[in-house]
Amino acid sequence: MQMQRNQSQDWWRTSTVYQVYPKSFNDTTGSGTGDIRGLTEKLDYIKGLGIDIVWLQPVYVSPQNDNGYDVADYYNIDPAYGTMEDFDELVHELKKRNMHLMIDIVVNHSSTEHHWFKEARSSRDNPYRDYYIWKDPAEDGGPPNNWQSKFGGPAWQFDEGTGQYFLTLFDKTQADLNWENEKVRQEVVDLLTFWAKKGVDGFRMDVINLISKDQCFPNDDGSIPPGDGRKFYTDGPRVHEYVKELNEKVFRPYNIITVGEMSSTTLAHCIRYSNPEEHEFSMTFNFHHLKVDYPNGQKWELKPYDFEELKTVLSDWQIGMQEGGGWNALFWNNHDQPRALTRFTDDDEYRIESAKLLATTLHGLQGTPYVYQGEEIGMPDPKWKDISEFRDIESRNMYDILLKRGKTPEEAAHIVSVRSRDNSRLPMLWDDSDQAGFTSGTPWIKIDERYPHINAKAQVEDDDSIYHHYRKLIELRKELPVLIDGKYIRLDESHPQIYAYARINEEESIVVISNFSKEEATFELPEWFSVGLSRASRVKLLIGNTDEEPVLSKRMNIQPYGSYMWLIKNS
Ligand code: TEU
Repeated sequence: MQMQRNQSQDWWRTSTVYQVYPKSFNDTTGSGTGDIRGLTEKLDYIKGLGIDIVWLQPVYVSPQNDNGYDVADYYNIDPAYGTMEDFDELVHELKKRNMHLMIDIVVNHSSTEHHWFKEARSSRDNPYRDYYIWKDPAEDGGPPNNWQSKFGGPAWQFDEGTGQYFLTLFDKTQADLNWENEKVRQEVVDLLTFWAKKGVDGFRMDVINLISKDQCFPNDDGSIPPGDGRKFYTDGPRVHEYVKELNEKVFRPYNIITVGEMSSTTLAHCIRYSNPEEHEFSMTFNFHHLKVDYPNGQKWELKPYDFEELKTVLSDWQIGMQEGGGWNALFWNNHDQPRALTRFTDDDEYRIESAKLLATTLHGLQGTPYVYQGEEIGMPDPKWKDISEFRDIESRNMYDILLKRGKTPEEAAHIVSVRSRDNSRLPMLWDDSDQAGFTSGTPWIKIDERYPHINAKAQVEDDDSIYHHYRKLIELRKELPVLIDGKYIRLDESHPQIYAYARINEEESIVVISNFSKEEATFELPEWFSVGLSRASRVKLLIGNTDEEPVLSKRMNIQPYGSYMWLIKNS
């Protein structure tokens, strides 16, 4: 049955997406891990935010070495998450609520448990051999080149049986697929079509800009940091050709919205990936704003984040994508990042103000906002000290590598505690009952003990909560055209505490001013803007995060972690 799809042009430009990491969302069986029925059970909670699209992360058959991003069967649900009937019920229940389902598509690599790989590994002349990337050892018998895995260590694994290496840009059990092979591309078209026919409305395409490799597989001479080989496979030679093929064969025929996760990409490529005239993706994730606390681009070293760089990156991408006709997927948080609340603001004394500040600052920008589970109730990082609490393969690998680099166990554990992807993978905090209402079993990862005062139930019942702040922002996006089409203009000039910007169209403007500091800040609007403000027919505070309601004026004092959005009706 071909579900009735939303045919209106670009309905997703006024939409907001809620990202669900199923393993940590809601457990209905007592297994200690979340499941599909657990998501279905909470759809009214998500609908209550005004969410339009739910992004469900991988629930396919998987050995769970990378929590489902190591797919062993693209066509079946892993029993740990439930059944295909559970999935069909989720689709049905979303449709009933006029919500849409986006699923994760992981086709840069498959699990080494996939039958394709098992066949490929069995012999060099197996028909599936060229589904993956195999190379003879280098002259010294080692890996074919010096590319490094993004999870640490070499990006090649040696297969004794056939005497060749295979490429693994991530975990050693995640074998890169060979997209040069048209049979691989057809397999991907087939699996996308299967899920489209099941009524899925969207695809989140995992590290999709890595699928085209330089076929010479050269060594990286280290001349361009980080020198780990990524320049030979990131936004590679045939990537746009491959994406256009998927768009032509699946995205467009089935009216699927798509978001490409772009690892280490560029603005120019993201304009190409997301400009509608290119017929590739609807929008793109990029990570430049989440590397402003990486010293020299190095994730596993620490430094305070550079506030000016953060504002510059956000502004450059707003202006660049607007000018280029691209479309941003807007986010602070996801399952691979520490919580922005801890990373960029105050998750303790000003936790509530900070959570609302991050929401207002992001939701005033141009793009489609993504809310990652727990963000809407102000969940912070756990700041664990005991390395044994961590589950993430990347974190565990990097702890060992940091020790080998000479860090003490305490230093290595601290770096992992700040950087680990597990920071955002703690179970959702539903209420103040035992184990936050997440599971009746033993949770797969530790639950944050702060659930008695940080939980969803309490916030749904409190109209002044972070949850309802998100609800109001999501509602504004549906009401105000200027949030969709307004030209972005930055209003602060390198202010040490304030980020201020405007969105402007013919009829109206909005202004967002946020104080990213614990001290009160004085801010002056640019002269040109103040002149326009004096002629405005009406100025209204749309949303704020403190008890006061500051009047938008040329010179203002902004409270610690104060954040406000005003609407100006142009005269
Ligand atoms: O993430 C790719 C990615 O950009 C991060 O994993 C990053 O490369 C990593 O943390 C090193 O800094 C996607 C998925 O979101 C992630 O969960 C998967 O582990 C990864 O791809 C492999 O599928």
